[in-house]
Amino acid sequence: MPFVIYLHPLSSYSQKAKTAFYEKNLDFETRLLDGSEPVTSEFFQKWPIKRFPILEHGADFIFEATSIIEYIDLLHPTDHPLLPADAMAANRVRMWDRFFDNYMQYPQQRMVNASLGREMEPDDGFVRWRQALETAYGILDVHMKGRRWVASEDFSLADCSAAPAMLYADWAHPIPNHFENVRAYRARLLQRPSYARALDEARPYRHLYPLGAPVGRD
Ligand SMILES: N[C@@H](CCC(=O)N[C@@H](CS)C(=O)NCC(=O)O)C(=O)O
Repeated sequence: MPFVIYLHPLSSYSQKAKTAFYEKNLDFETRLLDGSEPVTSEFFQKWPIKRFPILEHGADFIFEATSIIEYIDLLHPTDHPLLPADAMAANRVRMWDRFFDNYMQYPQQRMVNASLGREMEPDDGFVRWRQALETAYGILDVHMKGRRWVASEDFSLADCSAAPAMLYADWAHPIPNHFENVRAYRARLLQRPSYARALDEARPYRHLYPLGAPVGRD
């Protein structure tokens, strides 16, 4: 029974889900959401929320990148699960997964939306969202001191979340040099083979990133 993912390689949440598949060496079929038909209409019909990725696996239909990762982790458990078996350890992982979605992806997505004219707010240089990212960087910098991965000894769901969130957050609002732990963590994530593969697959589409993809920050 194949895994089928509707995605776009440039999309951060698609990269998040793909990173988990690559961690587990799981194959999947891609339905590329590049604006063409009939895939676009097919996707809208399946998921009128119109946010991707979504996963189909037999009769199962999974939305939300986090839930997709938890789903394949349950189906394909390993010695190093992406969500730890210990409930308290899993709580930490879920907490940091939320951190990256809510406090790094979200401000970055708002900046992208504003640049596309989708926001009601005035274009003030994204002051509010830049401040939100600075705050998140500061919290993460303290937390990452002496740590390799964000929420557990092993690479986890939270690191799948962190990798694209930090790629794009830095593009949207560069991580200041003094946040050394954040910069080192981002570099580590970008070198992780699973995420490096997702990142490479997005390279042909970089010119589509609305805020402009900076050279040399990947
Ligand atoms: N909460 C969703 C967010 C998914 C999401 O925002 N995906 C973006 C691409 S990275 C999207 O679908 N954008 C389409 C749009 O905004 O119209 C998840 O975690 O999967």
